[in-house]
Amino acid sequence: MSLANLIEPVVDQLQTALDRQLFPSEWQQWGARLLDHLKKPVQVAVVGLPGSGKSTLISMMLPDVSVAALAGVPVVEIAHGPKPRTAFEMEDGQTVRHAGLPQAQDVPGNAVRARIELPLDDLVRQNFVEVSLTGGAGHQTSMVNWVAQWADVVLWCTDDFDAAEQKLWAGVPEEVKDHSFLVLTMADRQMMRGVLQDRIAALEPLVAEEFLGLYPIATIQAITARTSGAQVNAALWRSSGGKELFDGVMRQVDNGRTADMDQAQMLLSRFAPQVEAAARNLPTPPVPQDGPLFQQALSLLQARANDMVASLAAPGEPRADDVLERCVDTANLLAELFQAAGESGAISQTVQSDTQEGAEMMLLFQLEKDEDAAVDAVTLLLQLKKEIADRAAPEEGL
Ligand SMILES: Nc1nc2c(ncn2[C@@H]2O[C@H](COP(=O)(O)OP(=O)(O)OP(=O)(O)O)[C@@H](O)[C@H]2O)c(=O)[nH]1
Ligand SMILES: [Mg+2]
Repeated sequence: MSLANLIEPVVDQLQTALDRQLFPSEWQQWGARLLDHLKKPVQVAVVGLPGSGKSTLISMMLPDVSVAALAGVPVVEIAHGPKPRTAFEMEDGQTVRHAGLPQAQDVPGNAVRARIELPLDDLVRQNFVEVSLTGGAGHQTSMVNWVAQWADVVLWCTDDFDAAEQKLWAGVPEEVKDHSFLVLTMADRQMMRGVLQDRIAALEPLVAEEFLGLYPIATIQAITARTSGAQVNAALWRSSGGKELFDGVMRQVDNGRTADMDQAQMLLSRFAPQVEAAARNLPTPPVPQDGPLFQQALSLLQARANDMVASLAAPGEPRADDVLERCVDTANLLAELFQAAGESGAISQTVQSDTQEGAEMMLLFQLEKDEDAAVDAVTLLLQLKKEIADRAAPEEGL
């Protein structure tokens, strides 16, 4: 199942939980922000001085799409839409529409911004926004600050990243820098002039601080590699630098999505399990009602363990995220059980905080989503079980 298909139900559940105000107030705003993120495609900004190779790079990321003809428009957004169409925003605030992808003669003078919509699957996950840093240093600085406010991933295109560009980038917040690529364009020309290696070496220390990485690229060759034959020319795709950059950007886009999804699911399973269960058509897991508290906890753990063992016995590989999900559910139920009991003074603070801590650690394991994390989660559950069993005797006289 693709990530896009997985996102939709989470968006619905998050919306429901927010509408019903199921999150404690301190989590409400976070939930709203996650919802906002998940509803929008990831925003990839392709930024650089005029002529730095931004449009060409976009053609590499999106085969058959060329926005080079819009060179005079400072901001060009390429987004998913039902049919090809373009809206130009003019200096005076008016909108000029155009059916399809515009050619140079279709671009009105004085357009300050264009939004191109295309029915391409590649655009469902992410948008591309080309931003040309025109004008003087003051204007360029405000453009960069504006980009930093909305971009999820930045591709800074340049053939040398000189002191002036470094200064523009320096003020960008760390969390944006952590998701940004320095793209050294025109690598073919720089290689022919014999300056590429020195330039890379000179930029390396700076890049280590200021970007995710440095990506030299001969973009035109990369496009040829990707599009000229029936199959990708793997050797050229690699040697042009296309593959490394493309894979890197897609990884960032996916990571961003996955992190948002994980956090949303974490919020849902912690504060709105009924919404999640209803969406999956599962009954809300029952909390045992009778018996002393520790017995209830132990039988809950036992029932969950039986469940997990049963699922392991089922055909097919046990999946780390299934196991993790069950562990998180179980730890949450335990924490709730003990919290309710703690409020009525029935159990000690220690047990209450241990189970709470356990539930929180589970959420961390769940973020990792791999087999190691699943093993850690099961181990933690077993520890909790042992602690509860140990305490069951003195505290409830069993
Ligand atoms: N040799 C070579 N030429 C390139 C490369 N990338 C882009 N070009 C050329 O450089 C010129 C400018 O490229 P564009 O992609 O239009 O640059 P841009 O940054 O979009 O320019 P503006 O939209 O005007 O700001 C074009 O003639 C491209 O064909 C490259 O990697 N190697
Ligand atoms: Mg351009």
